[in-house]
Amino acid sequence: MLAPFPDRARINIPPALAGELLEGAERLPLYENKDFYAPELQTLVHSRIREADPDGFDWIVNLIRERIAQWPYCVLLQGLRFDERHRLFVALNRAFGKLIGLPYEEPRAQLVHYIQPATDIRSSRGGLEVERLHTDAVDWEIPIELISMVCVRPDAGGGGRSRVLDLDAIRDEVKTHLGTDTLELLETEPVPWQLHACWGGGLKWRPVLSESSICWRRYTINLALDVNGAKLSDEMLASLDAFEEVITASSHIMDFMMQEGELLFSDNRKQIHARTAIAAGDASNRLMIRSWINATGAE
Ligand SMILES: O=C(O)CCC(=O)C(=O)O
Ligand SMILES: [Fe+2]
Repeated sequence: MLAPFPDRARINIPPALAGELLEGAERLPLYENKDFYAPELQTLVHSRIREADPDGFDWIVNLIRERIAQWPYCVLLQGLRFDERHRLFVALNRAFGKLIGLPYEEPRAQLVHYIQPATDIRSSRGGLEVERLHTDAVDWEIPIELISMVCVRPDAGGGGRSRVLDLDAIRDEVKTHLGTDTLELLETEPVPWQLHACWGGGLKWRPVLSESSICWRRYTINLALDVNGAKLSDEMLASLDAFEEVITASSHIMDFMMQEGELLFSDNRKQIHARTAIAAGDASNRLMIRSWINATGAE
């Protein structure tokens, strides 16, 4: 059993405002995706598009801020109209901090990330890693705070539905099914995370849970164990297995289909997410664009 995406976490953008913001975006030059690595360009695009309707722009930003601070720590915006060259997407995201990405490597790694089935990582445990609930960028030295994702094209076969599980539900599931000792273990015993090559490829140790955050991607812990030779106690390994089983079976997982033009904004420390399988596999032309935003040290 799954849960619907809650109405309180949906925002409908009035068509007039969506039109003004699109016009504001289209008045700007056609930048390359690569150009957006420069925070100064992000700032410029943000201030120029905001000028198209400062009150409307701030209204959207404040609503997003307000909603992601509360359960379910994500918000779905409907009715925005995005330009093909991502200027409006960058402008909205820049209101929350700096947009960051992996070093440029087409097609996926760009400042505005391109998420397509063909570049999703296959799982040694079957299926694709993206089909398992996870935190983004756990292989980064600096944890990513916010995720912003727009559906450019949904999968024609109805696959690739979005799944989200929030921190409150995760903590409840652990308490109920695994008990307070396991909850404490997950909060106190650090586990190893294999860092991305661009961060030196070493290990970073941090716990899975805290009162206010979740960090989960078994794939990256397994890389640290299997490839980097990190060690965990049998008790901890069993707890990680049990944890994964409990979250995967949770009836609190929200399940929804993102439609063209919809924007999902999430707190990467307070929810985990996944997408469902896509029957056409790599042949699907589903396209999502995403950015990672760090609020700290934004200016
Ligand atoms: O494709 C999606 O809907 C989600 C993608 C995702 O979670 C990821 O690539 O980290
Ligand atoms: Fe993700």
